[in-house]
Amino acid sequence: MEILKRHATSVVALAITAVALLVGCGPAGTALQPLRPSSWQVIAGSSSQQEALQALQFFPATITINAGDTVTWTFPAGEPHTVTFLGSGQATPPPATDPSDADPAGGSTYDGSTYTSSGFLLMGKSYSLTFTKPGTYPYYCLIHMPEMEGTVVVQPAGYTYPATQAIYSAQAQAGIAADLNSASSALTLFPYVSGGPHLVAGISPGLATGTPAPSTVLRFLDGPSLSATAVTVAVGTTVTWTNLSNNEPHTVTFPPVGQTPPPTLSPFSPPSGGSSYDGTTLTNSGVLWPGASYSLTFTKAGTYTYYCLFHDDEGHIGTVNVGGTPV
Ligand SMILES: [Cu+2]
Repeated sequence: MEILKRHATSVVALAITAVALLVGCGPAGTALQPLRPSSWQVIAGSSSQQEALQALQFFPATITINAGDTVTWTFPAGEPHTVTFLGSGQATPPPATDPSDADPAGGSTYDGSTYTSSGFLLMGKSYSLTFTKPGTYPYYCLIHMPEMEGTVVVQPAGYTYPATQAIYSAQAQAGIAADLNSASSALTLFPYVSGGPHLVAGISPGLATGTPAPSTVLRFLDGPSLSATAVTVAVGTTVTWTNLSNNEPHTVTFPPVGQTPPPTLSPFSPPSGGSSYDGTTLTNSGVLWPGASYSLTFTKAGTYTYYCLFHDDEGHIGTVNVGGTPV
């Protein structure tokens, strides 16, 4: 009798468990998950070699979560990025040249209806959004689209997750390593004679043509090495820089000797200062978009430091030694 009672109890328990599973279930094939919201991590860009090498993707690019979950993006690089979701009916993000790209927009939740953006973030900052409504949401880095785009897939609450954070994190680390390695490999594409006077103002996989690569090199170089940032030329030499990246604008900007570029000088400033430089006058290429070149003739001996106005904070600074001993 006692055995029968115990058996009956366990049958009832089994039935209760089955009902609970059915109530919590979504479509066939999904299992009940705890309804506690989860937090997820995505890495927005990465860098190495004192910011010379930049990885320009979201790692991982696609993440699947459930309604109520929160995604936190971290921005480890010195190159700024945004995490930007469009509003309903908004076909395209604002262009990379829109000054409002720098500013945050929207709140701490996203349901697909309102334009929501982190603004420019870098150097270890983070940004979190809680997703309240199922859907498939593309998002963009306003500075680095189209190569830097991601997707958050939001399932209904309670669905089975297709991957764990550990799997996403492993994908992220592999993707970062691949991108930084491809940036380093781009150095071997340096197409000019080492030692000048034709330099690159930046270089990326694929050089200046084709689909924007997901990595880039932020250095002025006179050879296929990250240390080739100083060129030595004779007085009267014309030096030419070409932006051999397909994904970053740069400038070649010489302040007067002993000065740095004025903080108020926008990277988008038009060219100024003419076609020769003797160390006395601010001389600026203006924006060098992918494939663009700029030439400057050096009329006086000296050691001249110059800057990319977009990336000088990331060490995108070079030196022209005029009239010195070749190195
Ligand atoms: Cu630059």
